[in-house]
Amino acid sequence: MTFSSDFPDLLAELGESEGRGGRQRFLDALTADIQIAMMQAERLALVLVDIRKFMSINLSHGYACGDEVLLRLPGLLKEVIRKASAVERLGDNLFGVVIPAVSSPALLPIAAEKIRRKLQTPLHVSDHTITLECHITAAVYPEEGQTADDLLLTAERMLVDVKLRKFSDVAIPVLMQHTGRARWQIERQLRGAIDRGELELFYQPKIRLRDRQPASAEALVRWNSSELGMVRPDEFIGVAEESSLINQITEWALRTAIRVRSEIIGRGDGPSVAVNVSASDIYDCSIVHNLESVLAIWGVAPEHLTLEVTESVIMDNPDIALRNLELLRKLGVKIALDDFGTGYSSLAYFKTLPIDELKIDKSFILNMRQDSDDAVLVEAIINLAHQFNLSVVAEGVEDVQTLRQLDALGCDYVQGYHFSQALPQAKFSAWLDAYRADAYWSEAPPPAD
Ligand code: G
Ligand code: G
Ligand code: MN
Repeated sequence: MTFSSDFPDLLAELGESEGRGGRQRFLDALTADIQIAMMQAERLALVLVDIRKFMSINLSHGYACGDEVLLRLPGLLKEVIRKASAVERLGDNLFGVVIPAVSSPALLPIAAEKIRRKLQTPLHVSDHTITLECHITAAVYPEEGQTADDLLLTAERMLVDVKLRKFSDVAIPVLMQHTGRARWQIERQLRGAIDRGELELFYQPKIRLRDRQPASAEALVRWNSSELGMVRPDEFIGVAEESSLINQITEWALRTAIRVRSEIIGRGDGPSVAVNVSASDIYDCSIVHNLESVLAIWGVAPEHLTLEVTESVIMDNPDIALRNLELLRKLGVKIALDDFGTGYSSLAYFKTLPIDELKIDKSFILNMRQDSDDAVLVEAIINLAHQFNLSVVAEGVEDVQTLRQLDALGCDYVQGYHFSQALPQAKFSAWLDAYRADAYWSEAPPPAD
């Protein structure tokens, strides 16, 4: 498969056999490395780097300059990917790199980004200064090809795909199915996502067991990116947390959730709303001042807002976290400790933590029906929390048996697919309107959403 016939002259000059020979050498090396990967039970990645707009280099700087760039490229690629076991020119302006022993395909977008940056750094060729743009794709053994030919075909097909779809300026849809998107790609797209209206809050009910009524709705962010499609929060929240983007997202989520609580979900005794906040939101106390006015604007009582924080938020920097959580609580806002049981779970802290609610992580709840150890742990956590006047939420309730078990253990609230997954605002309102407790307590399957 040929990707470009941009510069037939150059091909003739370098000798078409050179390109072919490179390709065969590359396939041979790849085959040998696949053998090794197979014996070591390791992954291996084939990375394709396609230089874009190469013709314009030839035209503006001369073919000699273009030739020189092509000759230097394998060396540049080896400098970036030191681990590479083979680097070859496969054709016109296409280069192949083999990376052996790839511990995690999640590292590939990072490698791709390094290549992209390297090629963007000005290259001095005779008196010319050249920067290169590229398309990069990759295929991983064994998931995406068992033989050298198959791997190359997969990566080449992705390249065609990339070129046709004209992903932004550089494209690294590297192995989206295994790795998620490249970090930089997410960050770049995320910057404008709020302004473009691409973020949306979904709502998942928390049911109060005392009266079996929906007591609250946890707001969970969803991102439908025009460039990347649906991106899950676990893919982009971490990226946002590493930049300052998380503060913008949280501020947006708080404003949106408070407005929705006021306008749609209910007033007075209607369900309250819960928003997840990250460490830097808590450390930066501007959230405290803003919250007070946003709540006032929408006429939402502070006790109808819960902020969900994880244990790491508190343990990483206890002094600041405790002080600011205390300030938030003075406002009247409720604080929930999320994912309890997965982090430090330092019980010694319990009595000093400024929290109102403890959410037992779903990993304990999902198995408690089959696993008596989990059931014992859940019971112990509930009892301990009650000793400290905390209410307990069990998340990940997927069936009526677990629901009954939790009820018997004195759990206060439940949340999970048994009641509903997180729903867009309109669907959530409809769900609330249609809610009948009985339906969820019988052995019959609950009504579909
Ligand atoms: O909704 P989901 O099912 O995929 O959520 C995955 C994780 O993302 C959860 O741990 C949740 O706490 C987190 N998350 C969802 N929405 C937000 C948000 O608005 N802000 C923060 N900081 N985390 C969120
Ligand atoms: O903020 P937190 O980490 O608690 O986020 C809740 C996460 O749990 C979201 O990713 C949500 O989609 C998921 N979730 C909610 N209910 C259930 C459930 O019943 N089962 C499972 N497996 N996941 C759930
Ligand atoms: Mn949560």
